[in-house]
Amino acid sequence: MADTYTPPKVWTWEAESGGRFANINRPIAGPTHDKELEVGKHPLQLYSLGTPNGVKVTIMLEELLALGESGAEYDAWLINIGQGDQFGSGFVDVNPNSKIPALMDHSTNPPTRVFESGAILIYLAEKFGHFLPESGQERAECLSWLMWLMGSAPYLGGGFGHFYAYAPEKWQYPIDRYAMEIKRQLDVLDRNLADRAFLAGENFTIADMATYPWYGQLVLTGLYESKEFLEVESYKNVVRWANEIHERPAVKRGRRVNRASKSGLAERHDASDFDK
Ligand SMILES: N[C@@H](CCC(=O)N[C@@H](CS)C(=O)NCC(=O)O)C(=O)O
Repeated sequence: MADTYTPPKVWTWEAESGGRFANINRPIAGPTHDKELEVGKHPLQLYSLGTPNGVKVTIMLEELLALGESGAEYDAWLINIGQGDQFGSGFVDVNPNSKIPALMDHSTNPPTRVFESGAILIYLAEKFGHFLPESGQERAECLSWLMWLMGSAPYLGGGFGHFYAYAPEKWQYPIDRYAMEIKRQLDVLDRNLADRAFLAGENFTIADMATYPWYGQLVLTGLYESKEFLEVESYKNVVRWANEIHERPAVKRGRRVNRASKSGLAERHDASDFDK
């Protein structure tokens, strides 16, 4: 295959390089502008967006509330990543990595910041004592699958999704590479779910909450319009697992938070917001 690009000795930033997220991608960290974050009435303040990474956390909070954990009441503020809200100074103070979701817990003094969706799930599971087994093999299994997701999903979004749906042109090499990897990952999940109800065993845990918005949505709705291309319906155990989670009332509520769509709630400040 002929080379179409020879890398220069030193890479330089060409802001016009194209692609769906060219306007927010940059090679430096830190804030671009001053902007304080709003703080609502509840101890837990979530700064997020209804993407798969954001939905992991709103599912967890709604599941905790469904169990009667009133301390899990939360304000969810919309961070519009397309407009660069993640680079505001207040948001960067909560997440120096400038990505949603980010959580502030004002029930501690001083308030506790938590970023990275996996860390937020563990923090909330430990704070309220649900959805993460306390010890032993079950805990190890849950954390193993949670970390599997945190390491695997970037291949789905940043790898496959980027080159199949968002890149300015279609190139066979990266699409082949990432399609193969995503099918392998789906097979990993399918084999694991062949003889257990949920990823870590017979109980619904934070490993499922983290994985469903990515691989569950992939098999149910075909993220990046790839349903046919990846033959996602052939992963029967994943489809069965995803359908079961999809129908949970708390999951349905969690999916609606921080979405500007008609059925969504751009912001969520109270359980009654869902009825409006
Ligand atoms: N590993 C991070 C990934 C978070 C992430 O990639 N968030 C995306 C939206 S789904 C984001 O905020 N992107 C904005 C940007 O990259 O500027 C996590 O799980 O929290």
